[in-house]
Amino acid sequence: MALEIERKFVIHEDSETKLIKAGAVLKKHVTFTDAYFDTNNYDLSLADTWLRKRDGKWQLKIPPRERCTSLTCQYMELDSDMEIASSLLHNFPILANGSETGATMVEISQCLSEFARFTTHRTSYTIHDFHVDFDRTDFGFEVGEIELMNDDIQRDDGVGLHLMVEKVDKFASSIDFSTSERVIGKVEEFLQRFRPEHYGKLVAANIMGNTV
Ligand code: V4E
Repeated sequence: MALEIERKFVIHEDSETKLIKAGAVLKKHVTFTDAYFDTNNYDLSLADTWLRKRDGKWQLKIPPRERCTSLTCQYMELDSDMEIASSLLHNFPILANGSETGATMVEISQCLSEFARFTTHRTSYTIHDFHVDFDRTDFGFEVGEIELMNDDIQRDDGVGLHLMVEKVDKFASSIDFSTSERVIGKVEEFLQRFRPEHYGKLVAANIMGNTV
């Protein structure tokens, strides 16, 4: 399980130039397609749990045990099918669908429907310990992300998490990429535009919208 600390930023005309001047190195251009899944009652997303297939491979983001208050997002990331299935079954027993031996992702996915699908063109830089991505989607939305990962941290390591958030916040302001307003991500923009009923439920539950 990895901890991902991520701060989104608005892309301006000079953002990439600014980043390069600060010492960032261009790493890659990639294109991937994400399909996001949930139950018909939105059980996963209403629990701030994000299950997707990225180019056909399952990935799951779940909240850490405790978060610090910041515009910087904090999620645990799982990318092995076994770990993902076990986390989903633990938190959403309804997905076991009658299986007593432990359902696999193939069985679990039969209880789920796709609620978003889009392709992202990503330009990635590294600077110090950070990855900085410039994402442009096929539905005409763009957003930047500063990301710090820790592949070896427990879900309840509040001190480690706090230090990482502080580090990202400091870096974002040092290169002038931080704003006082929350910057929304690709899935949020997609839901707002194309799935207003689902989006409304997430806003009502304080998962999306004007929340920190
Ligand atoms: C975590 C989350 C969602 C899933 C998509 O996560 P995100 O990190 O935005 O996607 P992406 O493509 O950058 O993934 P990466 O390649 O970095 O692994 S959808 C909504 N959330 C929660 C969320 C939130 N509440 N607020 C903000 C600003 N971002 C995400």
